[in-house]
Amino acid sequence: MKRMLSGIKPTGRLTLGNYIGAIRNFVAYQEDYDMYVFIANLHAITVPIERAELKQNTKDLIALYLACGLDPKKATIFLQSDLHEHAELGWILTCNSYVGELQRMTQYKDKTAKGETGITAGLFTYPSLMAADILLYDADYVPVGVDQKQHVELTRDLAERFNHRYGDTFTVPEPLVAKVGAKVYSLQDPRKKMSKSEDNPKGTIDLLDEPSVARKKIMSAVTDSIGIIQYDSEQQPGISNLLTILSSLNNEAIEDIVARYAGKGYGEFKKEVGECVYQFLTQLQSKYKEIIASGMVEKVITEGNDKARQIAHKKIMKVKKKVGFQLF
Ligand code: AQP
Repeated sequence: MKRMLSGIKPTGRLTLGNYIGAIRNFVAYQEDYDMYVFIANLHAITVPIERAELKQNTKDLIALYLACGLDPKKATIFLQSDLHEHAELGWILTCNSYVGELQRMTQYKDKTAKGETGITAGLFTYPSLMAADILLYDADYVPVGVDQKQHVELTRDLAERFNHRYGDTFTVPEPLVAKVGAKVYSLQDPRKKMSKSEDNPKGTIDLLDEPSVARKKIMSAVTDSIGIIQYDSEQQPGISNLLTILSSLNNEAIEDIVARYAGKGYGEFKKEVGECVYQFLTQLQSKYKEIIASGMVEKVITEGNDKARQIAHKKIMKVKKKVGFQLF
Protein backbone atom coordinates (compact mmCIF):
# COMPACT_ATOMS: atom_id res chain seq x y z
CA MET A 1 0.00 0.00 0.00
CA LYS A 2 1.36 3.43 -0.92
CA ARG A 3 1.97 5.83 1.96
CA MET A 4 0.43 9.28 2.22
CA LEU A 5 1.12 12.03 4.75
CA SER A 6 -0.47 15.36 5.59
CA GLY A 7 -0.97 17.72 8.50
CA ILE A 8 -2.78 20.84 9.65
CA LYS A 9 -1.39 23.67 11.79
CA PRO A 10 -3.31 24.34 15.03
CA THR A 11 -3.12 28.11 14.41
CA GLY A 12 -6.80 28.74 15.07
CA ARG A 13 -10.20 27.09 15.11
CA LEU A 14 -10.68 24.80 12.13
CA THR A 15 -12.86 26.16 9.37
CA LEU A 16 -15.24 24.69 6.85
CA GLY A 17 -12.42 25.38 4.35
CA ASN A 18 -10.10 23.04 6.25
CA TYR A 19 -12.82 20.37 6.20
CA ILE A 20 -13.81 20.67 2.55
CA GLY A 21 -10.29 21.26 1.23
CA ALA A 22 -8.36 18.84 3.42
CA ILE A 23 -9.91 16.66 6.14
CA ARG A 24 -12.72 15.32 3.97
CA ASN A 25 -10.08 14.09 1.52
CA PHE A 26 -7.95 12.54 4.30
CA VAL A 27 -11.01 10.52 5.35
CA ALA A 28 -11.42 9.21 1.80
CA TYR A 29 -7.70 8.51 1.38
CA GLN A 30 -7.46 6.42 4.55
CA GLU A 31 -9.35 3.68 2.68
CA ASP A 32 -6.72 3.33 -0.05
CA TYR A 33 -3.44 4.54 1.46
CA ASP A 34 -1.29 3.92 4.48
CA MET A 35 -2.31 7.29 5.86
CA TYR A 36 -0.30 9.44 8.30
CA VAL A 37 -2.01 12.58 9.55
CA PHE A 38 -0.30 14.87 12.03
CA ILE A 39 -0.88 18.04 14.00
CA ALA A 40 1.71 20.50 12.73
CA ASN A 41 2.26 22.35 16.00
CA LEU A 42 5.95 23.09 15.33
CA HIS A 43 4.71 25.06 12.31
CA ALA A 44 2.05 26.80 14.40
CA ILE A 45 4.68 28.77 16.35
CA THR A 46 6.21 30.38 13.26
CA VAL A 47 3.71 33.14 14.05
CA PRO A 48 2.99 34.30 17.64
CA ILE A 49 0.37 32.25 19.48
CA GLU A 50 -0.63 32.13 23.16
CA ARG A 51 0.12 28.89 25.01
CA ALA A 52 -3.47 28.29 26.18
CA GLU A 53 -4.81 28.88 22.68
CA LEU A 54 -2.26 26.55 21.10
CA LYS A 55 -3.12 23.79 23.58
CA GLN A 56 -6.85 24.17 23.05
CA ASN A 57 -6.51 24.31 19.26
CA THR A 58 -4.36 21.17 19.31
CA LYS A 59 -6.83 19.14 21.39
CA ASP A 60 -9.73 20.36 19.25
CA LEU A 61 -7.89 19.51 16.06
CA ILE A 62 -7.33 15.90 17.18
CA ALA A 63 -10.96 15.56 18.30
CA LEU A 64 -12.18 17.08 15.04
CA TYR A 65 -10.00 14.79 12.94
CA LEU A 66 -11.81 11.91 14.66
CA ALA A 67 -15.26 13.52 14.53
CA CYS A 68 -14.83 14.13 10.78
CA GLY A 69 -14.22 10.42 10.28
CA LEU A 70 -10.50 9.72 10.56
CA ASP A 71 -10.25 6.24 12.03
CA PRO A 72 -7.14 5.51 14.16
CA LYS A 73 -7.29 1.90 12.96
CA LYS A 74 -6.78 3.08 9.40
CA ALA A 75 -4.85 6.34 9.81
CA THR A 76 -1.92 7.07 12.12
CA ILE A 77 -2.64 10.36 13.90
CA PHE A 78 0.32 11.93 15.71
CA LEU A 79 1.63 15.13 17.28
CA GLN A 80 4.65 16.61 15.51
CA SER A 81 6.31 18.14 18.59
CA ASP A 82 6.28 14.77 20.40
CA LEU A 83 8.69 13.36 17.81
CA HIS A 84 12.05 15.15 18.06
CA GLU A 85 13.03 13.48 14.78
CA HIS A 86 11.09 16.19 12.90
CA ALA A 87 13.15 19.03 14.35
CA GLU A 88 16.40 17.08 13.86
CA LEU A 89 15.78 16.29 10.21
CA GLY A 90 14.38 19.80 9.75
CA TRP A 91 17.73 21.25 10.76
CA ILE A 92 19.70 18.88 8.54
CA LEU A 93 17.51 19.80 5.58
CA THR A 94 17.74 23.52 6.40
CA CYS A 95 21.49 23.09 6.01
CA ASN A 96 20.86 21.59 2.59
CA SER A 97 18.45 24.36 1.49
CA TYR A 98 19.52 27.55 -0.25
CA VAL A 99 18.42 30.97 0.94
CA GLY A 100 17.30 31.78 -2.62
CA GLU A 101 14.88 28.87 -2.83
CA LEU A 102 13.38 29.62 0.59
CA GLN A 103 12.94 33.27 -0.43
CA ARG A 104 10.76 32.11 -3.31
CA MET A 105 8.28 30.31 -1.03
CA THR A 106 4.89 32.02 -1.13
CA GLN A 107 4.22 32.68 2.55
CA TYR A 108 7.54 34.37 3.16
CA LYS A 109 7.45 36.17 -0.17
CA ASP A 110 3.92 37.50 0.39
CA LYS A 111 4.66 38.72 3.89
CA THR A 112 7.88 40.46 2.92
CA ALA A 113 6.21 41.96 -0.18
CA LYS A 114 3.53 43.46 2.10
CA GLY A 115 6.33 44.92 4.20
CA GLU A 116 5.23 43.04 7.31
CA THR A 117 7.53 43.37 10.26
CA GLY A 118 8.31 40.77 12.93
CA ILE A 119 8.68 37.91 10.44
CA THR A 120 10.42 35.10 12.30
CA ALA A 121 13.34 33.05 11.00
CA GLY A 122 11.03 30.07 11.58
CA LEU A 123 8.62 31.37 8.97
CA PHE A 124 11.52 31.61 6.57
CA THR A 125 12.83 28.09 7.14
CA TYR A 126 9.55 26.23 7.74
CA PRO A 127 9.46 24.75 4.19
CA SER A 128 12.59 22.73 5.10
CA LEU A 129 10.81 21.47 8.22
CA MET A 130 7.82 20.59 6.09
CA ALA A 131 10.15 18.62 3.81
CA ALA A 132 11.44 16.78 6.90
CA ASP A 133 7.86 15.95 7.96
CA ILE A 134 7.29 14.25 4.62
CA LEU A 135 10.69 12.62 4.05
CA LEU A 136 10.92 11.07 7.53
CA TYR A 137 8.08 8.73 6.58
CA ASP A 138 9.08 8.00 2.98
CA ALA A 139 5.65 9.25 1.95
CA ASP A 140 4.82 8.41 -1.66
CA TYR A 141 2.08 11.04 -1.88
CA VAL A 142 1.28 14.34 -0.25
CA PRO A 143 -2.24 15.68 -0.78
CA VAL A 144 -2.03 19.38 -1.59
CA GLY A 145 -4.09 22.36 -2.59
CA VAL A 146 -2.80 24.27 -5.62
CA ASP A 147 -1.25 26.90 -3.30
CA GLN A 148 0.91 24.30 -1.56
CA LYS A 149 2.31 22.55 -4.61
CA GLN A 150 5.54 24.53 -4.43
CA HIS A 151 6.32 23.07 -0.99
CA VAL A 152 6.19 19.56 -2.36
CA GLU A 153 8.38 20.67 -5.26
CA LEU A 154 10.95 21.91 -2.73
CA THR A 155 10.64 18.64 -0.80
CA ARG A 156 11.36 16.72 -3.99
CA ASP A 157 14.39 18.93 -4.71
CA LEU A 158 15.73 18.44 -1.18
CA ALA A 159 15.19 14.67 -1.33
CA GLU A 160 17.00 14.42 -4.65
CA ARG A 161 19.81 16.72 -3.47
CA PHE A 162 20.33 14.70 -0.30
CA ASN A 163 20.15 11.37 -2.15
CA HIS A 164 22.72 12.64 -4.63
CA ARG A 165 25.04 14.01 -1.95
CA TYR A 166 24.83 11.22 0.61
CA GLY A 167 23.47 8.20 -1.29
CA ASP A 168 19.96 6.88 -1.63
CA THR A 169 18.06 7.80 1.54
CA PHE A 170 14.64 9.30 0.83
CA THR A 171 11.61 8.43 -1.29
CA VAL A 172 10.90 11.36 -3.60
CA PRO A 173 7.21 12.18 -2.98
CA GLU A 174 4.55 13.13 -5.51
CA PRO A 175 2.01 15.90 -4.90
CA LEU A 176 -1.56 14.66 -5.18
CA VAL A 177 -4.02 17.37 -6.12
CA ALA A 178 -7.54 16.30 -5.16
CA LYS A 179 -9.86 15.44 -8.06
CA VAL A 180 -12.50 17.75 -6.68
CA GLY A 181 -10.28 20.77 -6.08
CA ALA A 182 -12.64 22.48 -3.69
CA LYS A 183 -11.32 25.71 -2.29
CA VAL A 184 -13.58 27.65 0.05
CA TYR A 185 -13.51 31.44 0.18
CA SER A 186 -14.39 34.02 2.80
CA LEU A 187 -18.14 34.68 3.01
CA GLN A 188 -17.48 38.40 3.30
CA ASP A 189 -14.69 38.71 0.75
CA PRO A 190 -15.14 35.78 -1.65
CA ARG A 191 -11.90 36.45 -3.52
CA LYS A 192 -9.96 35.64 -0.35
CA LYS A 193 -9.43 32.12 1.00
CA MET A 194 -11.40 31.20 4.14
CA SER A 195 -8.67 30.92 6.80
CA LYS A 196 -8.32 29.96 10.44
CA SER A 197 -6.44 33.17 11.14
CA GLU A 198 -9.04 35.41 9.45
CA ASP A 199 -9.87 38.43 11.61
CA ASN A 200 -13.47 38.92 10.49
CA PRO A 201 -15.52 36.08 12.09
CA LYS A 202 -18.46 36.77 9.74
CA GLY A 203 -16.37 35.62 6.79
CA THR A 204 -15.44 32.28 8.30
CA ILE A 205 -17.43 29.24 9.39
CA ASP A 206 -15.64 27.53 12.24
CA LEU A 207 -16.38 23.85 12.65
CA LEU A 208 -17.19 24.63 16.29
CA ASP A 209 -19.44 27.60 15.55
CA GLU A 210 -22.89 27.43 17.06
CA PRO A 211 -24.86 25.95 14.09
CA SER A 212 -27.49 28.71 14.18
CA VAL A 213 -24.73 31.35 14.08
CA ALA A 214 -23.18 29.59 11.08
CA ARG A 215 -26.56 29.59 9.33
CA LYS A 216 -26.81 33.35 9.86
CA LYS A 217 -23.33 33.82 8.39
CA ILE A 218 -24.44 32.00 5.23
CA MET A 219 -27.59 34.13 5.01
CA SER A 220 -25.49 37.30 5.18
CA ALA A 221 -22.78 36.08 2.77
CA VAL A 222 -21.74 38.64 0.17
CA THR A 223 -23.17 37.83 -3.30
CA ASP A 224 -23.82 40.05 -6.36
CA SER A 225 -26.64 41.72 -8.26
CA ILE A 226 -26.67 39.41 -11.30
CA GLY A 227 -29.49 37.32 -9.86
CA ILE A 228 -28.68 33.99 -11.56
CA ILE A 229 -27.42 30.97 -9.64
CA GLN A 230 -24.51 29.68 -11.68
CA TYR A 231 -20.84 28.85 -11.21
CA ASP A 232 -18.74 31.81 -12.35
CA SER A 233 -15.86 32.47 -9.98
CA GLU A 234 -14.87 35.65 -11.83
CA GLN A 235 -18.21 37.48 -12.00
CA GLN A 236 -20.00 35.72 -9.12
CA PRO A 237 -17.42 34.58 -6.59
CA GLY A 238 -19.86 34.66 -3.66
CA ILE A 239 -22.54 32.50 -5.33
CA SER A 240 -19.84 30.17 -6.69
CA ASN A 241 -18.44 29.76 -3.18
CA LEU A 242 -21.87 28.85 -1.81
CA LEU A 243 -22.28 26.35 -4.66
CA THR A 244 -18.95 24.76 -3.72
CA ILE A 245 -20.01 24.50 -0.08
CA LEU A 246 -23.41 22.94 -0.85
CA SER A 247 -22.02 20.61 -3.48
CA SER A 248 -19.24 19.38 -1.16
CA LEU A 249 -21.43 18.83 1.88
CA ASN A 250 -24.31 17.23 -0.05
CA ASN A 251 -22.21 15.32 -2.58
CA GLU A 252 -24.33 16.79 -5.34
CA ALA A 253 -22.78 17.96 -8.62
CA ILE A 254 -22.70 21.74 -9.05
CA GLU A 255 -24.49 21.42 -12.43
CA ASP A 256 -27.37 19.59 -10.74
CA ILE A 257 -27.72 22.29 -8.08
CA VAL A 258 -27.61 24.99 -10.76
CA ALA A 259 -30.36 23.14 -12.70
CA ARG A 260 -32.53 22.88 -9.56
CA TYR A 261 -32.25 26.62 -9.01
CA ALA A 262 -33.00 27.77 -12.56
CA GLY A 263 -35.28 30.80 -12.31
CA LYS A 264 -35.09 30.91 -8.50
CA GLY A 265 -33.70 33.61 -6.21
CA TYR A 266 -30.65 33.96 -3.97
CA GLY A 267 -32.76 33.97 -0.77
CA GLU A 268 -34.10 30.47 -1.33
CA PHE A 269 -30.66 29.20 -2.36
CA LYS A 270 -28.94 30.66 0.70
CA LYS A 271 -31.61 29.12 2.90
CA GLU A 272 -30.75 25.64 1.60
CA VAL A 273 -27.00 26.22 1.99
CA GLY A 274 -27.56 27.57 5.51
CA GLU A 275 -29.71 24.58 6.47
CA CYS A 276 -27.17 22.16 5.03
CA VAL A 277 -24.32 23.78 7.01
CA TYR A 278 -26.53 23.81 10.12
CA GLN A 279 -27.22 20.06 9.84
CA PHE A 280 -23.59 19.26 9.07
CA LEU A 281 -22.26 21.19 12.08
CA THR A 282 -24.92 19.80 14.42
CA GLN A 283 -23.93 16.21 13.61
CA LEU A 284 -20.21 16.92 13.64
CA GLN A 285 -20.34 18.71 16.99
CA SER A 286 -22.33 15.95 18.60
CA LYS A 287 -19.57 13.48 17.63
CA TYR A 288 -16.91 15.98 18.75
CA LYS A 289 -18.52 16.28 22.21
CA GLU A 290 -18.71 12.49 22.57
CA ILE A 291 -15.02 12.18 21.65
CA ILE A 292 -13.93 14.87 24.11
CA ALA A 293 -15.99 13.27 26.91
CA SER A 294 -14.61 9.78 26.18
CA GLY A 295 -10.98 10.76 26.85
CA MET A 296 -10.09 9.18 23.52
CA VAL A 297 -7.91 12.06 22.35
CA GLU A 298 -4.98 11.22 24.62
CA LYS A 299 -5.09 7.51 23.80
CA VAL A 300 -5.22 8.12 20.05
CA ILE A 301 -2.23 10.45 20.17
CA THR A 302 -0.16 8.20 22.42
CA GLU A 303 -0.71 5.21 20.15
CA GLY A 304 -0.26 7.26 16.96
CA ASN A 305 2.99 8.77 18.27
CA ASP A 306 4.35 5.31 19.09
CA LYS A 307 3.59 4.02 15.62
CA ALA A 308 4.97 7.09 13.84
CA ARG A 309 8.10 7.09 16.03
CA GLN A 310 9.09 3.60 14.91
CA ILE A 311 9.41 4.86 11.34
CA ALA A 312 10.81 8.30 12.15
CA HIS A 313 13.48 6.92 14.48
CA LYS A 314 14.77 4.42 11.93
CA LYS A 315 14.97 7.11 9.27
CA ILE A 316 16.75 9.71 11.40
CA MET A 317 19.36 7.11 12.46
CA LYS A 318 20.02 6.34 8.81
CA VAL A 319 20.32 10.05 8.00
CA LYS A 320 22.68 10.74 10.92
CA LYS A 321 24.91 7.91 9.82
CA LYS A 322 25.05 9.27 6.27
CA VAL A 323 25.82 12.80 7.42
CA GLY A 324 28.62 11.66 9.75
CA PHE A 325 26.97 12.13 13.14
CA GLN A 326 27.16 8.51 14.22
CA LEU A 327 30.64 7.76 15.51
CA PHE A 328 30.49 4.12 16.65
N1 AQP B 1 -10.30 27.87 2.43
C1 AQP B 1 -9.81 26.69 2.18
N2 AQP B 1 -10.30 25.95 1.18
C2 AQP B 1 -9.80 24.72 0.91
N3 AQP B 1 -8.80 24.16 1.60
C3 AQP B 1 -8.28 24.86 2.62
N4 AQP B 1 -7.30 24.59 3.50
C4 AQP B 1 -7.16 25.64 4.34
N5 AQP B 1 -8.04 26.60 4.03
C5 AQP B 1 -8.75 26.15 2.96
C6 AQP B 1 -6.56 23.34 3.52
O1 AQP B 1 -6.52 22.91 4.87
C7 AQP B 1 -5.23 22.44 5.21
C8 AQP B 1 -4.75 23.34 6.33
O2 AQP B 1 -3.44 23.32 6.46
P1 AQP B 1 -2.67 24.39 7.32
O3 AQP B 1 -3.39 24.73 8.54
O4 AQP B 1 -1.33 23.79 7.53
O5 AQP B 1 -2.50 25.59 6.34
P2 AQP B 1 -3.30 26.74 5.71
O6 AQP B 1 -3.63 26.36 4.31
O7 AQP B 1 -2.49 27.97 5.90
O8 AQP B 1 -4.68 26.86 6.52
P3 AQP B 1 -5.43 28.12 7.04
O9 AQP B 1 -6.73 27.67 7.60
O10 AQP B 1 -5.48 29.20 6.01
O11 AQP B 1 -4.51 28.55 8.26
P4 AQP B 1 -3.76 29.91 8.59
O12 AQP B 1 -4.85 30.94 8.69
O13 AQP B 1 -3.07 29.66 9.87
O14 AQP B 1 -2.78 30.19 7.48
C9 AQP B 1 -4.39 22.51 3.93
O15 AQP B 1 -4.41 21.26 3.28
C10 AQP B 1 -5.10 23.56 3.10
O16 AQP B 1 -4.93 23.37 1.69
